[in-house]
Amino acid sequence: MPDIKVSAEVQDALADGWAVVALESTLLAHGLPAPRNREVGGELEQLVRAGGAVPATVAVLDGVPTVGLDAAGLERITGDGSEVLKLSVRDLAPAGALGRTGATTVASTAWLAARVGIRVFATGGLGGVHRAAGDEALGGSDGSGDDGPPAGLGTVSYDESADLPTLAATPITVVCAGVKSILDVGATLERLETLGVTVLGWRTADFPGFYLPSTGHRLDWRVDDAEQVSAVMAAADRLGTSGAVVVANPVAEPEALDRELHDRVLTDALAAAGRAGLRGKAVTPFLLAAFHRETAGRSLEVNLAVVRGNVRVAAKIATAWAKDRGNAA
Ligand code: PSU
Ligand code: MN
Repeated sequence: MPDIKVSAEVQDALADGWAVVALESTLLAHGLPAPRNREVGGELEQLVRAGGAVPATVAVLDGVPTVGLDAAGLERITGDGSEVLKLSVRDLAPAGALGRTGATTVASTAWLAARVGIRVFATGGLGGVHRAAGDEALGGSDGSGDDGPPAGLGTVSYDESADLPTLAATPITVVCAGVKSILDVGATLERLETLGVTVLGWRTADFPGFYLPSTGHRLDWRVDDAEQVSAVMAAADRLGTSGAVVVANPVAEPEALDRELHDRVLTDALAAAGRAGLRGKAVTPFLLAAFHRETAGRSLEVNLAVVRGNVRVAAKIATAWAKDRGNAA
């Protein structure tokens, strides 16, 4: 197994029981356009620090999984993107063996962070069940005529993010704004339930919708402060329920995308993805880029507001967690 490189600062923080927040790099490399993503990477780290915690941005550099990127590492991951792969958990071993460089998704970031003892992680929106899953509406045809058996013969597309099964088995708290609204939200919540992933609404009992503050899906659990989340984490540890805790933090109403614009752009983007015959890990970056383009950058601002809000909450939770273990910041 390739070693995981942990920066000196993150190593010290973990050894001393200080608050640490992991940040993922796929949202930078494949979810945001360059060169804005470079700036955002630095800004998110600053936000973690302002919240009293140590940031640990995660990526794979020349095959080495790295927890706590330095400035040069962040520069590479947010460069023009040509060499930067999108790496989930299953990709870590080949990327390591072949010396490749890539950004880590929610799944691989959570997995690596948990391996080195980090308990809190902030992202934008989780991956989940794509809308095409189970029918031929999206991703069925690329127009080439060799798409396999026609509908009705048992071959259907089913795209579910590796984020979900990884969270089922990874003891980490992930702050997100729900799942990306490009997904099938109801189906994703069902899968999170099946997989035993705890979902807490942050000051809400309505599951948030990434660009939108609410989806209308009710949550069983609502928390109102970081101390409550820390208590849930401690209870999970004592009981040995080994999955992740998802903290779903809605974007503030004034910063959200207009719902009508959202629905219109989504319909068009899904149709375009279907026509392009996109598969696998290309789908999410395609849909996010379509949003940024078709809303003239408005969705990009909302995406940034979403991530900033989640990073702030994650820093609060990490700080409460450290304090509860006797390490006041
Ligand atoms: N949140 C964002 N933008 C993103 C993502 C999350 O605001 O681009 C990324 C995460 O890395 C997540 C990935 O793991 O999207 C999901 O991709 P897929 O659907 O291919 O599993
Ligand atoms: Mn996928």
